[in-house]
Amino acid sequence: NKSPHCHNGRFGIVHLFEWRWADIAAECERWLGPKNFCGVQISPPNEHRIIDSPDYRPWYQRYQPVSYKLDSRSGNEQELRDMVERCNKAGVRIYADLVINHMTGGGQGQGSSGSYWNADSLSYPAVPFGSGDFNGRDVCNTGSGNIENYNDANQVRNCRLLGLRDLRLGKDYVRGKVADYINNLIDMGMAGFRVDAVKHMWPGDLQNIYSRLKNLNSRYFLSNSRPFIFQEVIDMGGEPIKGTDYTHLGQVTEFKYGKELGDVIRKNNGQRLRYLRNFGEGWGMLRSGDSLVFVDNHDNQRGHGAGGYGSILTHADSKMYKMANAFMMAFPYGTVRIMSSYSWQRNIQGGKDKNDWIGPPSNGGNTKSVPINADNTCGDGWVCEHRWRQIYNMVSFGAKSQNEPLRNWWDNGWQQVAFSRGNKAFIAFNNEDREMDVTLQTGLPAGTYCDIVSGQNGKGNCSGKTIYVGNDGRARIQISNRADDSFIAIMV
Ligand code: ARE
Ligand code: CA
Repeated sequence: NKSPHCHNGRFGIVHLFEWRWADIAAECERWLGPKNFCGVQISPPNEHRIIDSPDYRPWYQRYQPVSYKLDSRSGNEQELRDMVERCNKAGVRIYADLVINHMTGGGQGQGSSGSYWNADSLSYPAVPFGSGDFNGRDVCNTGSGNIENYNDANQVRNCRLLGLRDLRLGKDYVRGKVADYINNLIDMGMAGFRVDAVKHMWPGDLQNIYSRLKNLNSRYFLSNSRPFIFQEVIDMGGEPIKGTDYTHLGQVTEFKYGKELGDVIRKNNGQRLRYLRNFGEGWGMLRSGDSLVFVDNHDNQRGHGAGGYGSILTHADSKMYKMANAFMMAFPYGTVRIMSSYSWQRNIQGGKDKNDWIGPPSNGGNTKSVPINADNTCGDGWVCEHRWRQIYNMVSFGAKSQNEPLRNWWDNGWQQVAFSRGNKAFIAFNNEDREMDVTLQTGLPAGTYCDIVSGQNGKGNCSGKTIYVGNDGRARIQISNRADDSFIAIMV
């Protein structure tokens, strides 16, 4: 349950946040497969609340389940099944986002599949869940019924997160319904799951639910394969609930990673690139094999979750963002996730983005499909970071070097670093406010290499910088601080 089940030579999970299933299927075939991506994290596939006010069709409505019918803003069950099959055929794995801690917040209405729900009477007939299936006063003792204090592990697990109706996961019936939902996704060929709000569920309840899960579908996976599980726990330190409370069950999101890496690349608090030499475990993060890492996610890119605007890098800070992603994919730590976003107009007032709720590009609430431009970028407000050359070429770098050790670390003491992965790949960064011009040991066989950051290595012609590695493995590395990208990467 800690293996993402990547095909050989594949690397990295891309979160296609809020994409339609039909677009993901096409993207697996035309892009993710050919570019060596391992898999895709998809938005929650189940029926969710539809919110029209005060926010119109916000992205966060999908974190309010109404039932486990497979009918959502991204498409219906037929489209979901078709996507999973086509992606598997393209060698690309699918991981669904599971919202199983809770159902909706207050109110009532009809969900994305037309099912009625009523949070006041705790009635979700399309599952069905009723009042006995939720945590109540017997287990949650806060005045509001909501989580009021993260220093009290009991209320974090048994009270309502943000007012969301909290499922009684200690109950056999509830566990069974949740497991049936997940098994339905396993049967259709999914490879694993991101589990939402894991801090708010007891490890024992999750262990019970996971133990009910089937092996992965033998049509696409080796027999006896277990689902890959990565669990969302925000642990920045200072709370009684730790990420390590869940690492025996699967991987855990390492939120320190993106915050610290953002601080280093922004040079906050005297941080230096050279300090990254032992990034990861050496910085007090989870064990590498337990850790799911990312530069930003769908929450902290808009000020939700944890990290903070002064630290987290997003597509809006493109030059630093590409550097951070490149470091993440080149450096041997954790399972890598790449964010793929849509754009929205930021409007920060008093430290909060007034537009943090804005949903994906849509026509009257119906999510638009993703048009692809002639230069391989996306249109209609889809940012598609995973189609930026500097990012997708680093996926190939990661794929080629993932089993190679870190070697030939070099730094200038400050904001210039370089290292190789065995004798397969080499990368150098210049985050100084001046030129870099040094001759370094690359670890690579002698030859003429094409920088995959500044250009493309086509058949016999290189549109990027050319780098010459001598018989002694050394090469002259020149990186301008004013170039579009202040790093170079080469591989055999
Ligand atoms: C929305 C409204 C709320 C309203 C609620 C119910 O914004 O005002 O009360 O609906 O009607 C997302 C959004 C929420 C949204 C929710 C449901 O971010 O704004 O609420 O969907 O639609 C904690 C959790 C962590 C969680 C973050 C956001 O521990 O699990 O909060 N992250 C996941 C997802 C989110 C999602 C949910 C959970 C809910 O990734 O996208 O919420 O399914 C410290 C603590 C952290 C804490 C953090 C923020 O750092 O250590 O544990 O994270 O503060 O409070
Ligand atoms: Ca709970």
